[in-house]
Parts: sequence; structure tokens; C-alpha cells
Amino acid sequence: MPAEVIKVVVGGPFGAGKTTFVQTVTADSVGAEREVTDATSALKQRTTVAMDHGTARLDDDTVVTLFGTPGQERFSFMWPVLSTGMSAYVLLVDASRLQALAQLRSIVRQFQGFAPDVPFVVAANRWDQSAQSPAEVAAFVGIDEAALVQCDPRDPADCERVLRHLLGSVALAR
Ligand SMILES: Nc1nc2c(ncn2[C@@H]2O[C@H](COP(=O)(O)OP(=O)(O)OP(=O)(O)O)[C@@H](O)[C@H]2O)c(=O)[nH]1
Ligand SMILES: [Mg+2]
Repeated sequence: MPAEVIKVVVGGPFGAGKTTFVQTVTADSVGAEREVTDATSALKQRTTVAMDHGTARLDDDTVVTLFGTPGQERFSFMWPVLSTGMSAYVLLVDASRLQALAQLRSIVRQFQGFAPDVPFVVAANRWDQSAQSPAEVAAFVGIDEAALVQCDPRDPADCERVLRHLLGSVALAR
């Protein structure tokens, strides 16, 4: 039997680690990054302008096809485009930056608007540097605390754990 292909979108604010996540968890990633031209270049020099893409084989039966979104708000028109037909999504956030958490709150609402009832997790990067507890972050962002997981997008085990968590939610939603 051919493996089941599950589409997962990786969203979240600018600089959350979305491209890093897709690169870490897939062996064949491609992306589309360009130089940052506004004041946010103080945070990092390159940003995704279209999408990241790659596939991850989790086991013999399951292949995850990943689509990473651009983080800048001016490219937000790409979020529903990339989300068409997805089974689940992960929203990454740099939990140490309050501004990023405020942006995430808005992004959660937008995803719930165009993708109601699609399972998701919020994966918190730089968790150890956050001033808030998980319960405080969840309340601030407006999500259930159970939907919040820790993830260093540079760590393959962390990324895989996030994907398996999502696949569990996809199975439950069926
Ligand atoms: N120190 C540290 N650096 C990280 C971590 N995660 C990602 N990075 C680095 O932070 C930078 C930003 O990561 P990206 O993966 O480009 O972020 P992105 O969410 O794709 O950003 P946009 O496409 O611009 O929205 C990269 O240089 C990563 O190597 C982390 O947990 N700790
Ligand atoms: Mg990116």
C-alpha cells in the first residue's frame, strides 16, 4: 500500500523559525528567501517571500508534505493559499518576544477564520527565555494550553515530536 501523504502548514510570525523547522525535518527542502529591506533587518537579514517546502517520511505508512509560510504580514495573502487542503498546521513563535506573541494571537484568529476545525499546535521556540508560564502564554494567545508545545526548530527530535503530535490530532479528527 502506498504511504499516506499528509499536508501540514508551518505558519507563525516573522523570524519564528519556520524555514529552520522545514529545513530540519525534511531532506529535500526548497525555499524562497530574500534580503529584508525594512527595519526588521535588525532581527535577521533574510525572510521567506513565497514559501518553504519539503517532505518528511515519518514511517513506512506516513509522509508529511510541509509548506512553510512567509512571516511578514504583507505576505499574509499567501497563508490561506498555502493552507488549501491541509490536514493540520503548526504555528511557531519566538516565545521570548511579547510582540511576536501578540502577532501570533492575530495569526491564530486568521487561521481559525479560513481553516475552522483543522487541528493545530502552537510550537514555542526559545521557551526557556520567555517571561511567561505556558498557562499565561496560552491565555494571552487565546488557545487551550494542551495545544502548546515546546520546540527548538534546529532540533530534529523536537520537530518530529511536533509532527507526531499533529498526526495524533488528525487521526482523532477523522
Ligand atoms: N538562537 C536561536 N536561533 C534560532 C532558533 N531558531 C531559529 N534560529 C535562527 O533564527 C533565524 C530565523 O529563523 P527562520 O527559520 O529564518 O525564521 P522564519 O520563521 O522562517 O522567518 P521568516 O520567513 O522571515 O518569517 C535563523 O538564523 C535560525 O538559524 C533558536 O531556537 N535559537
Ligand atoms: Mg522563513
